[in-house]
Amino acid sequence: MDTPRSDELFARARRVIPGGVNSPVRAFGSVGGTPRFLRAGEGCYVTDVDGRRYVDLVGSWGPLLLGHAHPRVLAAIARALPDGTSFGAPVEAEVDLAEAVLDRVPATELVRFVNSGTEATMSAIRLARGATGRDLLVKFEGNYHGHADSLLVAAGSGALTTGVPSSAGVPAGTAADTLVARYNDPASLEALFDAHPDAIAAVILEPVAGNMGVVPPAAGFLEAVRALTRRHGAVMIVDEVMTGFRLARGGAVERFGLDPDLVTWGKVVGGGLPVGAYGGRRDLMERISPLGPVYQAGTLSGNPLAMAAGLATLRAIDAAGDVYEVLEARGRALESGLAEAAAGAGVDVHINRVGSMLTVFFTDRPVAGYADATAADGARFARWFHGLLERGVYWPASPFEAAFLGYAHGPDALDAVVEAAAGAFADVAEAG
Ligand code: HOZ
Repeated sequence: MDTPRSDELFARARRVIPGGVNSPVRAFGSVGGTPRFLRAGEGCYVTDVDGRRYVDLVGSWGPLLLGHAHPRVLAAIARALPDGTSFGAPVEAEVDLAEAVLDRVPATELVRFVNSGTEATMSAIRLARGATGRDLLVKFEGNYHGHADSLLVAAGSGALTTGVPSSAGVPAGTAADTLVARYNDPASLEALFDAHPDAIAAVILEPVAGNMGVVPPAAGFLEAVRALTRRHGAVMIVDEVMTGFRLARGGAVERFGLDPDLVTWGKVVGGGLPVGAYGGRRDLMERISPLGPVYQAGTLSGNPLAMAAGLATLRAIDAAGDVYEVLEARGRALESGLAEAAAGAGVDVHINRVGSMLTVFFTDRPVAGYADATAADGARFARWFHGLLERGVYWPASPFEAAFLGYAHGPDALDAVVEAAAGAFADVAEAG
């Protein structure tokens, strides 16, 4: 496919930006080819700089639950804009957004806004360590919580896609403080608690893994993590950067009836502008500066434009009234359409979906964890990805990411995706 303008921009970008991108998966490294430089988005469509239009299943990697350029979100930003872009002082919109978050997730009593999911998880972990006086952290293999040092151990997302799940540059001492358990395997977590009595500060997890591809929690897994953390006096941090306000009005906490100590958010809470947040039990959150000794700060935290976009998004979700039901129904339709298309082409896939998050694994086995996800066929995925792209579907450029449906994906767009997928599966079958 000819993409001269993207080719030209990518060549220029590589001269001035490492790998030509500001976040690794965007480089198309694991699928090959030139990343599309995008120029505009509207609803569920994006247009690249060569004028090609795609149905977008990336959705800015999750924030755009309502689709691109949603009128209410644009209007909220436009209303806030003439008053200035940043004050580094309290603004009304951050109080509004804090109230909106706590209203949706009553298990959390106080919330602090930061600028990204990475900041949120990093800060929550510091808080857990400060509150417990313990150093060790447990994460799950293939879960990704942003790029803070202590979290780039057996990580998913771009770290896994680029083949460096445990990053260079992380001090050995820091990595040694991060213990790794197996997702959906409570016994592996119990073994860590037994081996390190009274030393584990926190367990952080994705309630639905989305960064080794989508892997749903097995029955009883989340409850077991809660019981073990409680029994051993560790803080349970539910990382809802991907799932928050996406899997239900109150995110995975609501969908799975969780009772976490701390929750982290990003993506949807910022409505497409840079926002992260962490919140939780009052007694924990009151240890954050200026109330307590755990320090965390940020010049752009609570930024008025970002708060306006987040608030407009949450309010527009409520105003629509049926967002989560629609996402569930369309997610189910997409899943079955893709499964039929794969079967029609004789290609073995296993599709994991929770609500509006979905991954197609090129394998004949169920995918319940890291070993299953990494055993799937990456070359077949790459061929399928390019088959989709050529047919006008913009899918995440990695087998270890979730595709995101939004409220703007109507039946026509989904039919187009399934039709393109059928052609792309046929390409895969032909290549053998
Ligand atoms: N790590 C993000 C997805 N899990 C990708 C971020 C990006 O490339 O924008």
